[in-house]
Amino acid sequence: MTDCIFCRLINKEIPSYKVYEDEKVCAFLDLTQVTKGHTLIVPKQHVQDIFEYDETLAADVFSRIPKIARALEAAFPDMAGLNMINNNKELAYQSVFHSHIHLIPRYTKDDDFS
Ligand code: DGP
Repeated sequence: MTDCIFCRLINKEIPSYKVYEDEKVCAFLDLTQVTKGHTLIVPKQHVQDIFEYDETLAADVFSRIPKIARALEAAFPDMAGLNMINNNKELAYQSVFHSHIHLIPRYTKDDDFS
């Protein structure tokens, strides 16, 4: 899908800070960085939201989460927790319509970005 920002990002047409990549899945830092290390996991296949997943795609995407979570923990030793958020459709606050899962590291002092 050429007009999808995340497809363009996956295809390296626009820059991103990639955290993880394999044949099915890509993970990169979110532009907004709710907290330090805020990462998005996306399927390379363009699907709008969770309602378009089949079981194989769900397994592909969700099975990568623990590995990426541990990589974040290793990169940010002060990380003390993690929120996983997945917004589906506009009413539920989805703003980019290429499915993605937010991994938001939590710190003892969440407003400390130093
Ligand atoms: P959501 O509201 O759940 O659809 O989250 C979309 C997220 O995508 C939002 O936190 C900001 C992020 N985002 C939007 N455009 C870009 C971009 O061009 N690059 C990166 N890295 N993140 C983006």
